[in-house]
Amino acid sequence: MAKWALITGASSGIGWATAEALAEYGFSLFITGRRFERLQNLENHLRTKFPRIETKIATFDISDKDEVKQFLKAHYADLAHVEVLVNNAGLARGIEKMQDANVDDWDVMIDTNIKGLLHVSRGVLEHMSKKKSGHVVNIGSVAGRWTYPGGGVYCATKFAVRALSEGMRMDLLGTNVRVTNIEPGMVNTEFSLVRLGDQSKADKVYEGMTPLEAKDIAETVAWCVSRPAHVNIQELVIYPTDQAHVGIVNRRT
Ligand code: NDP
Ligand code: 8X3
Repeated sequence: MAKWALITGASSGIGWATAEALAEYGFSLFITGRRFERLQNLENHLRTKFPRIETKIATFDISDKDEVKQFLKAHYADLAHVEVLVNNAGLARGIEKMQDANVDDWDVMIDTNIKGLLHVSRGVLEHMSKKKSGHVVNIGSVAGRWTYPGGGVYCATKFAVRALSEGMRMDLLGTNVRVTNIEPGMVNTEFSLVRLGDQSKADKVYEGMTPLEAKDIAETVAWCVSRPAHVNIQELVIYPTDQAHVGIVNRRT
């Protein structure tokens, strides 16, 4: 019987790389996001490189409660087979001070990074807790530990991911379901483009330093889920060597 992993936000960055890393470990993959064509490209790539695994695609907006509900209902039977849930879909919008920010950006971040993660988890955990096995990997951030100017709301969503990871662990105690919170520093993905809305501004974020790659985080996810069943890696902070702390970066320019 195939072992399944469900990855939210697999159409790009860390999610895409995690699909590849878990395929290496023999997982069949349920890949989700909003961009269908991207997910199709990933599916084709996985089928070519890992012909033995199975794949499924679902497109929905995780920030829309009704769309998540529909997804959970339509795939109720499939979700019973999910052994690993990677709650990866997420984003930051803007770097303005709170007094100047666009409040719609706050809604998008909160609805995606907190509520989206919660709604998907609720549907999958129902099955995992019943079958008494499973592993939830939440992609938090160093922004979930340390706040920085212009990042207050994004940081708050990632602080929430840390709190939710702890809460899940407590509620699931005795079910064998493991919960891991991985907290990366700077990773070069589409994250900064989405946040700043401009490729040249996004490129500047990583100028003169060597950021993490999506693959670095993906390999860590794969390592966590492949530990023996009695071992739960609860939290991991991963910075690039060129970053000592949020905002403290070694640049060679
Ligand atoms: P990317 O922008 O490359 O990927 C984000 C993914 O999230 C995409 O696949 C996107 O899919 C999906 N997504 C965003 N909004 C929604 C939505 N409303 N519904 C469904 N899917 C959505 O960024 P990363 O790979 O870097 O980000 C992945 C996670 O890692 C995020 O949670 C981010 O906060 C976190 N992180 C990133 C860091 C970094 O420096 N890059 C550092 C620490 C944490 P689509 O657009 O197709 O819907
Ligand atoms: C992304 C890392 O430092 O840009 O979560 O907030 S940071």
